Amino acid sequence: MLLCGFACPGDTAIIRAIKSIARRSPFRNMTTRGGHTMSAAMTNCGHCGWVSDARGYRYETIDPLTGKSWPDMPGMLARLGHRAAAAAGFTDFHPDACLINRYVSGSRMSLHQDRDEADFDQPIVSVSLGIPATFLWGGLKRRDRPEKITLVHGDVVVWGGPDRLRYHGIATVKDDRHPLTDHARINLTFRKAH
Ligand SMILES: O=C(O)CCC(=O)C(=O)O
Ligand SMILES: [Mn+2]
Repeated sequence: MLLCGFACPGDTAIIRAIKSIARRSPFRNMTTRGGHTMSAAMTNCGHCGWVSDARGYRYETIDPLTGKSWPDMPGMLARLGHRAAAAAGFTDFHPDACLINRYVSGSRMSLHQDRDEADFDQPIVSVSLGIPATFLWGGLKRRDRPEKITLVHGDVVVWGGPDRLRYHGIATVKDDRHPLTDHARINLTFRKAH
């Protein structure tokens, strides 16, 4: 479900919270198991954070860059994730992880499934902030041709139930400017990892 503009109220406070998180756990470009560097920079907040390195993808309670816990998920963000899930019909969603991706011109995210979480009955809540991007909404098989959906500042996408394991990604981002994020797109995905 696409909730247009759902995250617009409070957007300034969300950006402020992300800056504060990134001062403690900085954005970094993680590498895949295959040794490729991801073009979107990433950090996390919450009880656990998603990490990728030569050992593969997983959730960790300690940020490997700082050796400390990930920054707490601010209540305001946890509530945003919960409210968006509820608006899409998932009434019992209490995220314990929030991945934060930062895209600039040329960044992309190839088609993938989110399958490192323990319980696929829990949805994914994805919040877009800053410059626009084209969301690729695929099928349950990688070869299914994805639908292209433009996501702009404040848009929230929720997927779950029979769509929980749909392939999705972000097409190469084009340069643009937004008053709150300058030349970047910030994406938050709220998840129940454990
Ligand atoms: O940036 C987006 O909109 C999608 C991000 C995503 O799919 C992910 O972090 O797993
Ligand atoms: Mn994903």
